[in-house]
Amino acid sequence: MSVIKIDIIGAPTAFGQPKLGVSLGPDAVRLCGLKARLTALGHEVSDKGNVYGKYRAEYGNHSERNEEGLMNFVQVKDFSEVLANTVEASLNDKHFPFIVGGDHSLSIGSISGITKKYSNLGVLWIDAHGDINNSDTSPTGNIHGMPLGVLLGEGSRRLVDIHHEGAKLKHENIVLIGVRDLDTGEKAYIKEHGIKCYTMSDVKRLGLDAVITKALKHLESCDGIHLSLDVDSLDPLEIQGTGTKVDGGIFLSDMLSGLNILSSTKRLVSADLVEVNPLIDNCNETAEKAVILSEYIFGQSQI
Ligand code: HAR
Ligand code: MN
Ligand code: MN
Ligand code: MN
Repeated sequence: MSVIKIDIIGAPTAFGQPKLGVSLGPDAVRLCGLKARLTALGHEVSDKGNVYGKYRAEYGNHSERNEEGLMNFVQVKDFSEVLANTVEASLNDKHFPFIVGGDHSLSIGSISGITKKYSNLGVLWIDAHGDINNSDTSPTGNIHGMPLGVLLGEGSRRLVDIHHEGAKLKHENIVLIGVRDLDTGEKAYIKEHGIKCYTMSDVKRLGLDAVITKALKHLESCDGIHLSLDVDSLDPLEIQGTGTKVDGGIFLSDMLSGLNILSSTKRLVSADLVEVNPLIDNCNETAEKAVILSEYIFGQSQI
C-alpha cells in the first residue's frame, strides 16, 4: 500500500446550523485515536490542530440572520476563508488534506482551497441531504444546507466569491450519493442542471459498491476527486451523534465496502468528514465510527 502524507485539519465550526456540539466533533474523533490509527496503516500523519477564525463556536451560536436570510453569515464567511487557506497550504506541501468537522458548511472553505489547485475537481457528496440550497431556495437559512449551491456559484455573491472569485465546481463534476431528504428547490435544481444523483432508493437497488463504481466513471475526466462524507448518510440505527438524522440510510458495513473501492482507485486528493456531534451521541460511538470510516478512506481493508 502506498504511503499517504495525511494532514488532519480540525474544522470545529457550528455556525452552519443551530445545534450546539458539532464544533466538538474534531476533538471527539481525535479522542478515538484518529492519528495513531491512520499511522498504523502505514501513512505519514500530521495533526495540524484546529482551524479557528475570529469567532469560536464553543462560545455559543450567534443565530443572526443577515439581509439575504443567511444564518451566521459573517462567522461562516470568516471561517471559510481561514480554512481555505489552510487546505491550500496543505496541498502546496503535497499532502492530503483530511478535514474533520464540524458542520457541513466547512466544505465551502475546504473545496475553495482545493480548487485553487484542482480546477476540474470531481466531488463525491455522500449525505442524507443534497446541501445544494442557496440563499433563495433554503427553507432554513442554515448554511450547512447550502455548500454545494454556493460552490456552484448560486445565491449570495459574498459566499460564492470566498477565497477566489466565482463558482468552484462544475455541475457535471458532482455526484450525490445516499440522499433521501431533498427540499423542493433542491430537487428542481438537480433536475434543471442534470446533476448526477444516486438517491437512497438507487443505493438500495444497485448496491453502494456499484454506485461508487458508476460515480467514479462519471468523474473520469476530473483532475482529482474530493470525498465529502456526511455521517448522516449512515442509518440512524448506527449513527446517533449527528444533528439531522434521516431514517433509511446506508449501513456501516456497506459504506466500508464502498470506501474500499474508492480508496483503491488512488484518485482521492482530499476529503471532508463532517457533522459528528458528540453532545447528542451515545458514549462517543459516532466519533468511533468516524475513525473506522477514516481508516477505510485511507485504505484499510478486511485482509
Ligand atoms: N435541507 C435542509 C436545509 O437546507 C436541511 C439541511 C441539513 N443539512 C445537513 N447537512 N445536515 O447535510 O436547511
Ligand atoms: Mn511534508
Ligand atoms: Mn451535509
Ligand atoms: Mn446531511
